[in-house]
Formats: sequence, structure tokens, C-alpha cells
Amino acid sequence: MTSEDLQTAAELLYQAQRVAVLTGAGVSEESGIPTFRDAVDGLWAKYDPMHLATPQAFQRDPKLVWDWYEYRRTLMRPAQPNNGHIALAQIEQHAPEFRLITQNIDELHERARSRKIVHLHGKIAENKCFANCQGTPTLIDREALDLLGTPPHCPHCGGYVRPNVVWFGETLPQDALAQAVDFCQTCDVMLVVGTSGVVQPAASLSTVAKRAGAKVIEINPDITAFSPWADVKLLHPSGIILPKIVSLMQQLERTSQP
Ligand code: BJW
Repeated sequence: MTSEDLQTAAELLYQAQRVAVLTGAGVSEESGIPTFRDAVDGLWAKYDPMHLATPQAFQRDPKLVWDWYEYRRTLMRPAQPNNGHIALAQIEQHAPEFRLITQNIDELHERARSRKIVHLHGKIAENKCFANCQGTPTLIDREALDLLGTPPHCPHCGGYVRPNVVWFGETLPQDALAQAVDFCQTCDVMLVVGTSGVVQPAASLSTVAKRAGAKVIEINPDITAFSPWADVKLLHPSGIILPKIVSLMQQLERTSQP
């Protein structure tokens, strides 16, 4: 990355009318939450996703899957938004039209005061009926759970309760995906932060934006599946680079004042 790349990214974001941001696990890495595909610390380096993150896995061994998500909830509880989350909320303040499309389930964007958020893969803090017996999703308040059961039982139908996240082989929440696709089709700039770009359909959103004429900026310490599409590639952690972009945008703001 050159300082020219950083300046270009700041100018693109400063001038854009419609900014789309796609985030993945990397944006929360500096908050102490492990990513999925890091070769050493990634969740999938230690656990087999097919045994833990599919509806079939839950049907086979609901207690194992429930306990794994309870363990991850415990790990996530102390996590705080980092400088990258905070900078994204500041970029939202500047953009006339903005969507932060996230694959993350940790809700750290909300806690950093981002507002226009689209959740593609759900929220780990929420629970729902496995059968969605009262409509999709049938969310169940944590207080209403029969905590003696592991997993607890749905108060409506008696079936199992599960975390409100999207597992492999499940469709994404349709309204969220439709909103994300619509916005990516009409954005001027798309910022792709901390995602490997291997999980569909989220990964295709940057190609949707690119084909529609948007400039794509990628922030990631590694080369990813998105990299060939990126107009600007910033090979650094998001908690370091995003605040620098915000400072440059603030400088542009100051110099544009008469
Ligand atoms: C930093 C950093 C720092 C580190 N700063 N960066 C088309 C083709 C092929 C397959 C499919 C397809 N369509 C659908 C599929 C199947 C499947 C899929 O995509 N499989 C691929 C893996 C091959 N998709 C699905 O099943 C989806 N459903 C669907 O499409 O329904 C319709 C359908 C069904 C069946 C068949 C066909 C169609 C659902 C996907 C659900 C994903 N769920 C998970 C788990 C959520 C719950 C949980 O947490 O347990 O979501 S998997 C996991 O991956 C999680 C993430 O949201 C998702 C994406 O991962 P992410 O965020 O990119 O993390 P990493 O770890 O991969 O990358 C982190 C990055 O950060 C790295 O690049 C680092 O370098 C970087 N980084 N530190 C910035 N400080």
C-alpha cells in the first residue's frame, strides 16, 4: 500500500453519494474474536464446520451444537468495538446514502454506533425456534427459555431452540439479501473489509457492485478472492487503516470549506 492508495480511498469515499460496506470476521479480529479461516487461530482450523454449523449437525447432535454456540457467546461477551468499527460508523456519518452489509453475528457494529446495518448471517445473541413454528424467524426471548434443557425447548411448539445465525445450506434472510443486492447495484463505492470472500452469496456482492460501475476498495492484510476486483487494495488490518482513511476524509472536509 502506498500513501497514494490511502489518499485515493479517502477521496473515493469522500466524494461518493452511495457507499456500500461489506464486512467479515476480520473487522472483529482486533476485538479478540477469532476469524473462521485463519490457518492457526481460525475457528475452522480447530472445528469442522460440517459438524457444527449446518442444520444436519444440529439435528444429529443438538446439545453439541448448542454448547458450542454458548461457548462462543461466552468468548464474545467481553469483546468491545475496535477502531475499525468506530471508523466505519464515522464514514456512515459522512455518506449521503450508506449501507453496512455484515456477515458478522457479533453486533459490534451496532455497539460502535453504525446505524444502517444489514445482517446477512443473523445475530448470535438471538435465539429462534428450529422449526420457525410461528413464522420465519420465530425469535424466542432468552428469558423465556427453559434453561434446564440443553438446548432449551420452544415455548410454542416444544421443539428445539437454536441460535439465530445462518448455517451452511440455509438460505439467508431474504429481505436482508434483497436490500444488500439492491444497494450494491446502485452504489458508487464499495468498501470490502476483513472477509475472505469464499462464502456465497455474500461474496458475490462486490462483483454485483463492480459490474454496476462502482469502485471497489478492499481492506485486508491478505490477498483474497476479492483482490482481483479491487480498484484500491489496502493490505493492512482494518483497525489501523480505517481511522487513517477517516482522518484523510476530515482533511478533505477542512480544505473544501471556503
Ligand atoms: C483481517 C484482519 C484484520 C484478519 N483486519 N482483515 C455457490 C458456489 C459454491 C457454494 C455455494 C454457492 N452458493 C451457496 C453455496 C454454499 C455455501 C458456501 O458459500 N460455501 C462455500 C464455503 C463454498 N453457502 C451457503 O450455504 C449459504 N447459504 C446459501 O447460499 O443458501 C442458498 C443455497 C444453499 C445451498 C446450496 C446452494 C444455495 C449460507 C452461508 C452461511 C455461512 N455461515 C457462517 C457461520 C455463521 C454462524 C457462526 O458464526 O457460527 O458465516 S460460515 C462463516 O463464514 C460465517 C462468516 O460470516 C462466513 C464468512 O467468513 P468471513 O467473514 O469472510 O471470515 P474468514 O475467516 O473467512 O475471513 C476473515 C478475513 O479477515 C481473512 O481474509 C483475513 O485475512 C482477514 N483479516 N485479520 C482486516 N485485522
